[in-house]
Amino acid sequence: MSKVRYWQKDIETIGRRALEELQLKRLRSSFGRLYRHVPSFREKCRAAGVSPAAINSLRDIAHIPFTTSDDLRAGYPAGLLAVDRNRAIRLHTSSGTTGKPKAIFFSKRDIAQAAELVARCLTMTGTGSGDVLQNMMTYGLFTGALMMHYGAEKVGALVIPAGPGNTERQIALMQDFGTTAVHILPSYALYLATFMQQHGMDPKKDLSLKRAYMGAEPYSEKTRLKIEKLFGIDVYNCYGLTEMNGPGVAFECLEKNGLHLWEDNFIVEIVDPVTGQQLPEGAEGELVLTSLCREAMPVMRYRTRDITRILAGKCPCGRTHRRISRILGRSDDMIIVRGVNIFPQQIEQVLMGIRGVAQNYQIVLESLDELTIRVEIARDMFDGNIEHLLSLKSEIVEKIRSAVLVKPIVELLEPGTLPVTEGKAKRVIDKRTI
Ligand code: DLL
Repeated sequence: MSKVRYWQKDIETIGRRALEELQLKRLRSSFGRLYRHVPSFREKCRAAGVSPAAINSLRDIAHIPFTTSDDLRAGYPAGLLAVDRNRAIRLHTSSGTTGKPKAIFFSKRDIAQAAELVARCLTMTGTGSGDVLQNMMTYGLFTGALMMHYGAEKVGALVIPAGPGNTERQIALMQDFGTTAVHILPSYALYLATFMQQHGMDPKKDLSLKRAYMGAEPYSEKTRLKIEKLFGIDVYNCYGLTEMNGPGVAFECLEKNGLHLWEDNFIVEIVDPVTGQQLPEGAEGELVLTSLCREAMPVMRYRTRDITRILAGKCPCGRTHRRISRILGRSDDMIIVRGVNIFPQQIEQVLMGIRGVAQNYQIVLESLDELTIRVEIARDMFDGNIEHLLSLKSEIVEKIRSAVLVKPIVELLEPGTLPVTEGKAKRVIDKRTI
């Protein structure tokens, strides 16, 4: 029997033409509502010379002005609402790295729709009734935990709303209730494995886990493989952002080869991060998303800052929604050392593929021409033989140099030395003053 399961088969396998007709209808409706109800958006459109009457094909989306984080921040706390505030039943905020947060409102229908999308994602990867999903994301203003929670309940899984941290209790819950799936930050999954090993447990043998859903921060393919191996599970990449409902905007299927982006709910564009020009299909660039089903707060052409590309070809799973590659990094996370552009994830990809490297690392920038990498090393590398450490260190230096073209300074540390955060990991410590 085929392992492929659908939550909403008709929509998940919809033909391209029908999908595009649906997208156009929804685009016109969302754009029209936003134009009518949000004066600041209307003014921007007028300045750009575009009105709802000008949207006659999907290509016309290119005339609509972008929405940036700053636009959403400027609207705080009122939010760029396209409905009466009384229709909103939930508020989430997204803070990003600087300044004021963004207020994102959800109507009853928006919450239901977000749960539908997560239900699709979970069904696609085999989670349903009989599964126990331990949700280790933060419950609160962050969408990560709540939206996954609703979707997991919808497919009939038993949800444990554990939240993050308190690792001993997490393990006890997993063991007592036979947790089969976790929703977890990649950085926390790595820490969880370290913690178990340090306490004489084997993450592979001492849990009944089958799969993990990991997202909310960039991580490399090597990190996925490492976590899969440590726990003996399948790891599925989950992408989303508060402005577009939270988790479940794009998700990997059983093929684990790119993330299906739910195109009946979002229009996907890839643009040049500097010029904003649309790029041809397959080119790497900034992901721009337009919501098609959000009722309280539709968002047009949102500049996500996330770098990815659209993958070519059909997916063997039968879903027709196009796939994006894993997020390479954020355009604002890119670091420049000695004039070379580097995404932290390129360094992570190298580290996680080296035997002897443990689960945590940090990139420290002290000057414009120095790249320091502090990396935790597996306990068995500290075997009293200095030669082993020196050769590991030069392996790391060489492999990073060949991947990013800058020779790093590498510091080897014992496991558990580097700080672990409950939320998204802070991998880069930038001490430079300019
Ligand atoms: O992180 C929503 C989410 C929660 C997604 C749980 C997946 C799982 P925000 O806090 O608004 O929302 O942050 C959104 O996080 O623009 C990306 O930069 C990053 N991000 C999210 N998922 C991934 C992923 C949630 N799978 C921002 N890979 C996004 C890489 C990710 N980066």
